[in-house]
Amino acid sequence: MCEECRARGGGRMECSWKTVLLLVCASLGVQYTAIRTLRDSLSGPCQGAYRCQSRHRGDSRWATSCDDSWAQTDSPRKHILLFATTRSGSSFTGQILNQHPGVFYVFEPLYHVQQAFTNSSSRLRRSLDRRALLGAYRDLLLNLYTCELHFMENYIRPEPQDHVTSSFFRRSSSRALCSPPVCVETGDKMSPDPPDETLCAKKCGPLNLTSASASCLSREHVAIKSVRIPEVGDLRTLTEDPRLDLKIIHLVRDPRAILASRMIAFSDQFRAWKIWNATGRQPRYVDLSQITSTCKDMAASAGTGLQKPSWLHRRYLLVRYEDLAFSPQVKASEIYRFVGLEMHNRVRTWIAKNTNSNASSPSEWNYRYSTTRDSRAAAENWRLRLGFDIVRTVQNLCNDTLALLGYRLVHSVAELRNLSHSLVEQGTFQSVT
Ligand SMILES: *[C@@H]1O[C@H](CO)[C@@H](O)[C@H](O)[C@H]1NC(C)=O
Ligand SMILES: *[C@@H]1O[C@H](CO)[C@@H](O)[C@H](O)[C@H]1NC(C)=O
Ligand SMILES: *[C@@H]1O[C@H](CO)[C@@H](O)[C@H](O)[C@H]1NC(C)=O
Ligand SMILES: *[C@@H]1O[C@H](CO)[C@@H](O)[C@H](O)[C@H]1NC(C)=O
Ligand SMILES: *[C@@H]1O[C@H](CO)[C@@H](O)[C@H](O)[C@H]1NC(C)=O
Ligand SMILES: CC(=O)N[C@H]1CO[C@H](CO)[C@@H](O)[C@@H]1O
Repeated sequence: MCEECRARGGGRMECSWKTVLLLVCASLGVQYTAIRTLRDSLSGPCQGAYRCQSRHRGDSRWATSCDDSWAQTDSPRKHILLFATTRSGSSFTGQILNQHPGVFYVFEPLYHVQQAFTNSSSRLRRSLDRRALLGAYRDLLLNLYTCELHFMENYIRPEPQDHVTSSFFRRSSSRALCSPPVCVETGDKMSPDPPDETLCAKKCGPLNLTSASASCLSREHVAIKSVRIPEVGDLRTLTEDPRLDLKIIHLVRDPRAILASRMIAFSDQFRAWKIWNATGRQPRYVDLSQITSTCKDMAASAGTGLQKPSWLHRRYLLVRYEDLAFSPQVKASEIYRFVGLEMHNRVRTWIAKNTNSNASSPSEWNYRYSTTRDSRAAAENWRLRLGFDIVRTVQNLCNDTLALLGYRLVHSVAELRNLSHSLVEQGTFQSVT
């Protein structure tokens, strides 16, 4: 029975068919929820077919379509959002999703929205405009989750011609966008690892958004990484959208580590901080507001998530980057369990290759965005690099966030530099809602 069920589900639905189905599902919201609840409460391998037959036997036409849809919802379409902040380990974490062959992964599409808004007008900094920007972010996410990649054309500059663009941000971070059918020149196996920005563009030529949309539809799931949404509350309408089954992976990291990483990645912006780090004396013009708001947003989102509001039920997972870096396989399987997907072997292999090896020389890597070979050392490296005075300042600015997320304060340089002394609390940290 199960084989038959899979075989039937194997064929792809037509696009229009799917749309009809979505509308029907939306209008049957209550039933839909009931069905989902039922599915969740059972664990047999082939409930999909059973459920369809038993629920919709009456109307044979509907039953047929339902059979197909539910066979497919044996692995229903997931809409995964890796919700993070800059330099919190999101490139690495994103790769763990990107490696799954059934996942269509997009690395920070909201970049284009922000660029378009930032350039269009200076008055966009006001709060009304912040709402507009967040609305545009959500619109784009919704369109991408439904594989309408053409929607990106509203924001990509220069404007794509004939649905083709050379300016798709960080295209190379996505396997799907650098392999057939989107890229005809190179096989999936040839995808370099870590992704090579120039190689993908060179081999594949400009990106055809029509064929990218087709590739998206042909994969079972969509995962998007973003560092541009301030708070999880800004995503509420998407979690409630009946067209989506949104799964939010909230990635957090020790703000002291985030700051140290930003100082290196964005050294122009952080010149004053670097002077402070080098001299041990705080320059008058250091901008403390960015790290402060990073901490506030992180704590606000985690606070919301841990309160388990009903709109986040089964949709929110809090992940500390440190936990992932210290036990990548264990934590990655937790992430996969949460999103409801099998952890494919390719994911396991990728993690093994990218977290333990000593082989590669750092010069091969695009440091700013590359993932890392020795994830544990990388996650703790800030403790050897950041001046104690700065650490103390961040601890004062972010004390509530550090306490909430289970990061210990240090009270001396010796404590800071002693890596045998862990700053990451174990056990007490409640991570799943
Ligand atoms: C925004 O403006 C800057 C400076 O004028 C320019 O370099 C950049 O390409 C523009 N970005 C977009 C997306 O239009
Ligand atoms: C983009 O891809 C679509 C579908 O594969 C194709 O029909 C179209 O001709 C392509 N556009 C260009 C400009 O190559
Ligand atoms: C801070 O200064 C130390 C030397 O005192 C240096 O090794 C380290 O790289 C600096 N850290 C950053 C983030 O610039
Ligand atoms: C953080 O610092 C503020 C102000 O100094 C203090 O009121 C608050 O209790 C501290 N929070 C924690 C968790 O220590
Ligand atoms: C480093 O920390 C460990 C664990 O807390 C402690 O046992 C050890 O004495 C510390 N080493 C130094 C040099 O302080
Ligand atoms: C643990 C590990 O991967 N060790 C490797 C480190 O690099 C040398 C030289 O490339 C290899 O011989 C080791 O096996």
